[in-house]
Amino acid sequence: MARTLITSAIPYINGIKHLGNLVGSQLPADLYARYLRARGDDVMFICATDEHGTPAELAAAKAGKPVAEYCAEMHEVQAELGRGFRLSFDHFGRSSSARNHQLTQHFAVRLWERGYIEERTERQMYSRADNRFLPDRYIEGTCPNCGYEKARGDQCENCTKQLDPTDLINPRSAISGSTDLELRETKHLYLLQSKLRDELDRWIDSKTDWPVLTTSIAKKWLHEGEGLKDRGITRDLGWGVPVQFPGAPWSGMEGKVFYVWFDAPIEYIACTAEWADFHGLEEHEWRRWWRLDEGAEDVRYVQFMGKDNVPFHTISFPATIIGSGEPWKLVDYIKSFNYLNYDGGQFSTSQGRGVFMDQALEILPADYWRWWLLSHAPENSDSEFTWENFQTSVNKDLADVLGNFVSRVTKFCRARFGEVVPAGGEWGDTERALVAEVERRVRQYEAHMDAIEIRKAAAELRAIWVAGNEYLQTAAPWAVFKTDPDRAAAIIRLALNLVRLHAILSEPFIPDGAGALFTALKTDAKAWPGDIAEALGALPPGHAFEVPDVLYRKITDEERAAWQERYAGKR
Ligand code: B3M
Ligand code: ZN
Repeated sequence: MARTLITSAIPYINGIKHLGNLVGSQLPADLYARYLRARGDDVMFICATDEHGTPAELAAAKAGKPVAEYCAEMHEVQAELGRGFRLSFDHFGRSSSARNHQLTQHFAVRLWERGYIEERTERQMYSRADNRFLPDRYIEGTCPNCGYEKARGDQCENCTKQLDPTDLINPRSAISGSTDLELRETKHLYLLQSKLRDELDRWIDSKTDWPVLTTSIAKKWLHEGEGLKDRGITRDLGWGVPVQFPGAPWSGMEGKVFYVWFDAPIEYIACTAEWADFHGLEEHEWRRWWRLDEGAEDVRYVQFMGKDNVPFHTISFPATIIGSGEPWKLVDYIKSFNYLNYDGGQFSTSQGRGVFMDQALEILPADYWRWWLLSHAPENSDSEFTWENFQTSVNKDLADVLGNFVSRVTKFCRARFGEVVPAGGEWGDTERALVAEVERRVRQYEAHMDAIEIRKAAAELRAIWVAGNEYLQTAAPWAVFKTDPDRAAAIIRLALNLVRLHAILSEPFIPDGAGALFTALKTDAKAWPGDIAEALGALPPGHAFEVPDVLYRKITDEERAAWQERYAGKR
């Protein structure tokens, strides 16, 4: 059995994510996990909350809560929203877990022993007003690369450049806004990425099947400017994985924690251990996904993330793994995404602009969002959410094409033959043509899903739904029934079987709708279709079913206008 390890970038703990965040990692990762499970693969699908660093501390301070308490609460909120969107994680862990503390410290010690970590005394921004150092997001200023005025100390959101707080022009404290800053000496651990440059370069060159978006970003970090920089991996912060711990080979690092981007990717591994702990399984059960010497040799590892996360996954995390000298699994394929914009601008967490995961589920069930987001995933360029487009897609694809097909077929059958698959009649040329078309399209759909070409897969799936509608239109069982009820029975039998096929194929995109169809068809026959003619005979004459409720409702113009207004600005 093929084994696939899938990780989604782990969302920061500091608040509820918007739909742009969702479609950039967790949702497409879920689509792929569901698809591979349906194909019979052994899948391990991992995600977690990213709980350390300045984002967590700043958000907790704003909420007026101790950071540990804030993180525990927000973890639950995000886990619940994940369930709401039907994200089928095998485990949704926490980067603040004991497992991650241990593993992060383990990697640091290994890297130190192998000469990839060294101690450096450096000058860091210190705020006299706040009486503390200002690492990463505690400092804001103008990006030296693109001029964006709200760049943070760790990275510019606008141009994705990784920054040091000292790079910023006109720096100010993110806590107090104070510009009364000075450089003070402090000691930190540095990861000597530059020593690993050639090895990383060769490794990336070997990934000839990676999307250009992924490799071009990686190459930029390796070669542009002065090349790959060594990076400080510790911070003067209170919340995180402690740098000074019993058995640490360094000293004098009290009051410091590892940098959030050092421990966050390690959580992919730690989270798999959390999964094993949660289920009371032995060490080997998680290690077989990660350790090449314990069975992970035949695992394929695929990561999902937004483009701003690519440098950390193509350079920093591989540097940690390679530098450790231990046989940990490296990523095989990185699927990265551009940004989703919102109604003529950007989604903005700080301004509350756009639709956030909790709000989305308050107005419509998960499938509506899943379908729109996935069929418009920002794969090759940024894409844009507009309410008009959302309304059109939902009303056409889900209500008119898929929903209407199901409703016409099941209701007609109930009226003429009762709620059972009718017997009689045989396939003719129209049926054989339909089967040939569906066969071709299903194989194409599989090819797109295998390649994680999400928009193309969605378009193919929709084309399969459309083929069903067109067949029904041509075959016209309601007219045929008057003169040849046997032939009408054959048409409806095929159409009911097509509903089952739609449910199987659509499940990765719209799991609730697919579930409702299986329930209505009273079948557990959910196996992925091989030969399509055979699959379209799975529900035999005499098999009972039930007409389902309306599968997808339409969005009215009034609703669209109201929602557009409601999510335009302040949350
Ligand atoms: N938490 C950034 C983000 O949510 C970061 C990803 C970590 S992946 C190891 O976009
Ligand atoms: Zn910039």
